[in-house]
Amino acid sequence: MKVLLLGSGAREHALARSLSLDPEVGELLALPGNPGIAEVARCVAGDPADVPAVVGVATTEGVDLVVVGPEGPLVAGVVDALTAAGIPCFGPTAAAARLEGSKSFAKEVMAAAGVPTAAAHVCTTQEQVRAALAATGAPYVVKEDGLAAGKGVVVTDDLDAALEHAAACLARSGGRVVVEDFLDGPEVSLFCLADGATVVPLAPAQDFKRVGDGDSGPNTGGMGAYTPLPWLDEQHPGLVQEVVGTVALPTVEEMARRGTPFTGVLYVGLALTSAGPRVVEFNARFGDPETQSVLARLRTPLAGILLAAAEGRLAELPPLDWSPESSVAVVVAAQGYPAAPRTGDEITGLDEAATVEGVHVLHAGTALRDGAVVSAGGRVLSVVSLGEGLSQARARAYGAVHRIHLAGSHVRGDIAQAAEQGEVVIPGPALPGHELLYSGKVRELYAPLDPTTGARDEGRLLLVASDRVSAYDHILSTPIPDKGAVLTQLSLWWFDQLADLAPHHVVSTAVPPEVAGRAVYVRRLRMLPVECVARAYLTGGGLAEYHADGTVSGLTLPPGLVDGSRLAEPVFTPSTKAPVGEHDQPLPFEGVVALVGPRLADRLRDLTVRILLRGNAIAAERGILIADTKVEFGIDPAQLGLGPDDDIDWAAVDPDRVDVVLADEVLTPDSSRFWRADAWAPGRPQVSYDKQVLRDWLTSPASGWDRGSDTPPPALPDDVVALTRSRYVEAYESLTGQPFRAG
Ligand code: Q0Z
Repeated sequence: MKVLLLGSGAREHALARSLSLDPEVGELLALPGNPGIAEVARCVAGDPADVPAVVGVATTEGVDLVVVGPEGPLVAGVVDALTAAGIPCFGPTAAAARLEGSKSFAKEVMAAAGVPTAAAHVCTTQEQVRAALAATGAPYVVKEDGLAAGKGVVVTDDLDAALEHAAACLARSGGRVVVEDFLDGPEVSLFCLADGATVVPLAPAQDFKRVGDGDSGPNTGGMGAYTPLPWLDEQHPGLVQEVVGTVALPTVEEMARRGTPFTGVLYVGLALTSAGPRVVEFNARFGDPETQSVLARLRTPLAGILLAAAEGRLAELPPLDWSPESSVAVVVAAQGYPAAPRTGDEITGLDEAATVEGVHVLHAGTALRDGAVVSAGGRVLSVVSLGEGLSQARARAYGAVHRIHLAGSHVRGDIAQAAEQGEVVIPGPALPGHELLYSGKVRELYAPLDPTTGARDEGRLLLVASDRVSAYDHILSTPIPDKGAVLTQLSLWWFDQLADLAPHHVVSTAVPPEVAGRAVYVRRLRMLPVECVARAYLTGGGLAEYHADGTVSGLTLPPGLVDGSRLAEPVFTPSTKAPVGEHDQPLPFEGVVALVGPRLADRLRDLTVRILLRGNAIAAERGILIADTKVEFGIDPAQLGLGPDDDIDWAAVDPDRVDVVLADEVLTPDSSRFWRADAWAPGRPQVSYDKQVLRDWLTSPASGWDRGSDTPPPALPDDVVALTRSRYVEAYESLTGQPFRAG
């Protein structure tokens, strides 16, 4: 097979690389290509959007397939002309490419096909823009209605900035802007191959559009990407099939119905919102840089797939073969990119970078000058890795990046970092009358809204416990029924038992029916910046510290203690509050003093130890030992005469005059270790009431899961779910002496 590839970026270099590795491809041409592509293809000079020129090359060369990379040639009608000339072509016609070229057309097709997307208002005047912005409210999303390569979008809380961007868009030729609802939640790119009727999805990926770490700075053409998405497999394993069924196929069918069948890549940009997946945008081509990491994992020869799409034979294709490895693509950008990239600088270290295992380097904006590779664009290179799990893939990609030298160049250092650390969370379902403030791994925090004004209640929070469970830093795809209700009601019961020791934060259990039994309204406190841990028995992280140097949180313990040893009296072993996804670090008592002052530090130690003593006094009568526990405290800023956002000088707080309020969950199997008193024996792991059942199954050969790998844990079998649920319920019923009632 003889293949002609149009385009010259790193995406095209990735396509060229994969096409050249296809044994069916005898000859590969690229128009115009780049110095990297020239290593695997014969480059032909020319403009890929020059329709007669492209048809001329394809005809005289007698190619069997043309693959179109960028959007320019699509809009120019290259596919239409090649098809008319009888040359199979992978890419949509100009009419079908309008799905990318016109945001309003895409919205119209989505509406006709019933595809879930953000509500949108197409505006042609500034008055319409004003009305639309008033309707959606902040944050405002204003998109230019045309080809803007992802750069024509402004998302802001500032009404004036939104109006200004809209005015600028309207002033340009054919000025139309689209005002959309803001979509919360992580974004996913899903490339769907289409042949006019059939859809074959590729592996989902995530890209990074902002120039700086932590999504700071201006939008770019894309600074990096990775695949697969472990958080997606854990939190929404059926997403790809769902998107094919509810987005890609209905769109392809709608396009066929309109007489403009879609062939090529339907790039579906999605936001995974609390209300479900929503389309953010369609593109009519492979995305850059996601393509670089997606193709790195594709083992099925590429030319055969693209030819099948071009010839309407996708339905005959066997399932695609994917590497189980992870791939990370890091873009090396020129100094000044994206505002004013500097070009013409020499690039060295490319060969050294390519020697890093699993890495290949793709050219984007490069040129040859006197035999040297020099920068010739804003995005200069894509460094692409394969590795076992995201951590190895990241290490390899960045290891290679650091061998490359280009004066003034910059990369994002956090490509796939949040995913590697398990920090990407799909928000939970929205709750009417509430605004989601924070979605944790297993819980959500909402602010109640005033029913008439819609204003946030700054004094209260709704704390909702879900049935999700986490184990070994993964959120499991299988929920444990009633777990949220057990933990919520157990905390409520403990608050009563501990009322003489400390006030608690709960103000009401009259919660919305959607979260009945597993949510409480609480006073909105300022939380003290310390994880308050007390240990009555030695195990887990405390035991590890003790083994290392005989101390726990800086306290020296007697020698000879073993796993499960009972301590003479409970010790206070606080730790730092790490950001989500990172692990808490042990904090010596002096560290607590440094954070909150001596008076609060003493009070936290005193309260935490007394709570564990009281807990054990009560639990002992019910056959349970509480080995250790973690509690959290807060202070009501109103008691200090402060507003909700004022800074607090903790050291100035007098705990004899201000309530130190017990917050969050207390003495639950998720915040404590509950052991069976009758089975307790030091020197070995103890029999516990928590999710040990589930952990045991995950680490047993039966699960087939390798804890060390980066793959998400498998779904739990029914018996493991039932047994874990009954352990939670049993803990509740044994402790409280009351039957558990859900909701
Ligand atoms: C609790 C948490 C969640 C992740 C903040 N009464 C309070 N006042 C102010 N803040 C909190 C409380 Cl309980 C508070 N968390 C823990 C909850 C998801 C983490 F839903 N964070």
